[in-house]
Amino acid sequence: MAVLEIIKIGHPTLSLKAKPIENINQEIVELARNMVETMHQAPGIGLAAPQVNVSLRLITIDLSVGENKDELIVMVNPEIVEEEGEQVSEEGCLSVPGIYEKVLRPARITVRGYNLDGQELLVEAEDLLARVFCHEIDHLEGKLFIDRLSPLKRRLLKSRLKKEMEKEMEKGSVG
Ligand code: K1U
Ligand code: ZN
Repeated sequence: MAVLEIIKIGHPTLSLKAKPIENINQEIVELARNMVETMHQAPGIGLAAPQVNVSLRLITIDLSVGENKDELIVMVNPEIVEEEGEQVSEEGCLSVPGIYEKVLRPARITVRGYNLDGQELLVEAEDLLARVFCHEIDHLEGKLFIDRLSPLKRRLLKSRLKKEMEKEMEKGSVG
């Protein structure tokens, strides 16, 4: 298993619509394992393949961050088939470090996809689990959570992030 690099906002892969997985082969199983390792190590409660620069429809979720293996979800080609209600709460993103903002999401969803054995999964999720599924499926559509904020808030955040990244680059080039 390996910890992969998580790409950050501004990287073109994060804006692409990811491709469906046609065949769950050894390479996909290996990618999923490495994503779980990367998510736990970050630490995070979700990860989508585009965040490790692979534009395929694969997500991992673990609200227990490695504490309870029964909570681990690995889903191939996930899609939301039902949604209901609303919830607003704070979200973060491993590809947008240091930013936490309130985002409107459905309160309850049903997600359909496949596990790594190719069996169909139907998951009913609410609260934080529904939020994380929505966030990860957004990544597969080339969308970041800040794209769901008001245009003004998004602009302010983008300019703050740009300044912070420039500062980081300067630090890296000195000494
Ligand atoms: O997809 C990602 O960027 C991961 C992201 C998922 C997410 C978090 C909160 C709401 C929606 C989606 C994260 O995991 S950010 C880190 C985080 O929330 C966390 C990390 C360690 C323990 C508990 C939470
Ligand atoms: Zn994210």
